[in-house]
Amino acid sequence: MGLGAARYPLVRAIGSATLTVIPSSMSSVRPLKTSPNSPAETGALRQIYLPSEHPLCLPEGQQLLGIMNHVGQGAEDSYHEDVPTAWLAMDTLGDSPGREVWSTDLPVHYGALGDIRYAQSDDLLLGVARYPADELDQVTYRGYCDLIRLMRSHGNGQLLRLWNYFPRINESQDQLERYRRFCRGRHEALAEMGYALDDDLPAATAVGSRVGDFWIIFLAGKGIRLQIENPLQMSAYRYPPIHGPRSPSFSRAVRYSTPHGDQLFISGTASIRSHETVHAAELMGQCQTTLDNLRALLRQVGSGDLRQLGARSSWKVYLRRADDYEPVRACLQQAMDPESPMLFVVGDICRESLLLEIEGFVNLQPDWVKC
Ligand code: 3EB
Repeated sequence: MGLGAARYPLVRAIGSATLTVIPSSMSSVRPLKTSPNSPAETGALRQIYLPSEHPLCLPEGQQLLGIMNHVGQGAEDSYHEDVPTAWLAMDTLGDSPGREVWSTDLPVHYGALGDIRYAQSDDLLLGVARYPADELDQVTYRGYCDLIRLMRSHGNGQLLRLWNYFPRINESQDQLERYRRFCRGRHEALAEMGYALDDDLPAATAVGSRVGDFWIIFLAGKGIRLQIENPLQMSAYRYPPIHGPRSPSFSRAVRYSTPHGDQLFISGTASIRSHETVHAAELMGQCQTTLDNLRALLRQVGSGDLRQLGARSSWKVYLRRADDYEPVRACLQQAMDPESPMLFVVGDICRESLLLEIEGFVNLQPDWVKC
């Protein structure tokens, strides 16, 4: 798949077709301030969906923070060794891009601690953690404790956005669904680390991959964090116990403001009203309800409607069944701006009755391109 110039006006190729690693000398040109008390220099945070083929193309002046590769049947490679990278066994659909890339325009330093690889600028921290996906509650507990400790020891502010991917999400293990085990581990880790589990939760996604490890990708930052909930949905952290012994610890969206941007991380959003699935197993009803949920969320921040956001918004769509791609694409095409980048992948949604889930990232300032 080619890179449309209209779609990615700032893209240039870095390196060649055999690109291996962006030299770290390019990426860390001066020491970083890591003391929690030193004032952070803030940079612009950018996200872009790119085709899976190499070379990796980035907007000019951008330093890589992390990569999520949706590789389907493909193998992991060793490109960009230093860069936190997730290899997710999730098939892309149609001619969808297969990789999500986060970057910033300040120098980035790369490191690893335990099972976590991270990239850090003065104000941002992106980490990718990888664990065996069997004992989900224990592994989730450990992962979340580790990543919060890493964030705190690096003085990198607050959790903004979490992605969680693991196989067999709807399968039961000792009579408890693996998604619910994950929720329990996450809840207990956050409680242990002093979270109120209320207005201090990151935006999140938790979706099932086909096979492989448990991947946690997290983004933290020192800017101003504002939690947004959806008036059409019960806050997930208040869900009643019929959905599992511990409620899901995430917010519907997080607004993140720095001198360089005002951005909205939208959590995985599905066909849920209050706390209940609506249009169970009915694709078009779920698609419309999900869109209405997204519109209600956008109204909370006073941004334009879905259709007016253009390239300032991007959307990642998870479908339980590959065969639903065409009708869902057609439905979203009606509702969204054709300029908004979209990434479609096959993934199991965390309730068996749900067929799709949509997450987003929105630049709320019209003049966001400031490279
Ligand atoms: C929902 O609204 C749908 O457990 O982190 C969406 C996004 C969902 C994130 C999570 C779950 C999560 O409850 C499921």
